[in-house]
Amino acid sequence: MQVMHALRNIVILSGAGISAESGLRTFRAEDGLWEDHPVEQVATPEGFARDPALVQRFYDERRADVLAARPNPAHEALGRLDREWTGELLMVTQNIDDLHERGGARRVLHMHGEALSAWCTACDTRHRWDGRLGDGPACPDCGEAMLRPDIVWFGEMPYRMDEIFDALARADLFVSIGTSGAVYPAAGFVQQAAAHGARTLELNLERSLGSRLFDETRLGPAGELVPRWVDELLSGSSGPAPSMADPPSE
Ligand code: BV8
Repeated sequence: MQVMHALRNIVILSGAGISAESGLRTFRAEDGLWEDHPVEQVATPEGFARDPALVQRFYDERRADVLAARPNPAHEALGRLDREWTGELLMVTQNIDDLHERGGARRVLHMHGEALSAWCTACDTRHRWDGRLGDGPACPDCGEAMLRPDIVWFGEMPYRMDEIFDALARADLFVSIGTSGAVYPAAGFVQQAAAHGARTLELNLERSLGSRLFDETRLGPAGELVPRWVDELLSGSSGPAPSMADPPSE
């Protein structure tokens, strides 16, 4: 006897690949960010302590790139999904750009921080920031010149991990978009979701390091794959969603 239960709770994980078609560089491609900026120099607390000017310049450039970028059809399709999906939905992004929000999404969680936010390490406050930090501006609250990019660097704890683990434990469907699966704890989310019974789907330009862990992988540009998948989901005609058949009981 087939047991059908409605697909309600979705967790989406996105990476740099979803913003590639908006002109923002990914990290590991041959023209990737890590090619000409050694990660340990620009994305670690030790690198910031050693050469804060270098790190501030790196993120001042990233912030300007983000402000100049525009959401692409993948971001807009997820904005539509957020507006129309009546079940639980959490978009966990590793990206520091705000293209999900400019694409209309609201249920977004930036686990690695945001380019348009500055963190005062003197008074531990955060401030929307679209200017430069390289000239050592004063904190709007305490006046100290102790502002750093509000970014999670390697060796630092990603943001709001409890909320993410909660959502993974409740997910019926986990979808990974535009990520290489090279960085943890994000790269481990597919296993956590699967361990709680979720179906898992990967939408990526090429197979990621964790592809074998997914029930289904679709290869292609996010700007094509994501709008097609959202249409399927909202029209109820896609394979893994909206209603998922449990394996027939013996
Ligand atoms: C932590 C902010 C303790 C900065 C970033 C377990 C095993 C091994 C190592 C570790 C481990 N646990 C922890 C570690 C250490 C480390 C880690 O993972 N190291 C790696 C290198 C092995 N992790 C940490 O330090 C993390 N902190 O662990 O704290 C802890 C432990 C447990 C639980 C809680 C805490 C902190 C990591 C965060 C560092 N900050 N970003 C910045 O942005 O400058 S990471 C940064 O790199 C991104 O945010 C992202 O996470 C990662 C880049 O990956 P992607 O986004 O996937 O980008 P990439 O270029 O690699 O791939 C792009 C993909 O898109 C490709 O697959 C490509 O095919 C595809 N694509 C391209 N174009 C398109 C496309 N797809 C579709 N359409 C297209 N058009």
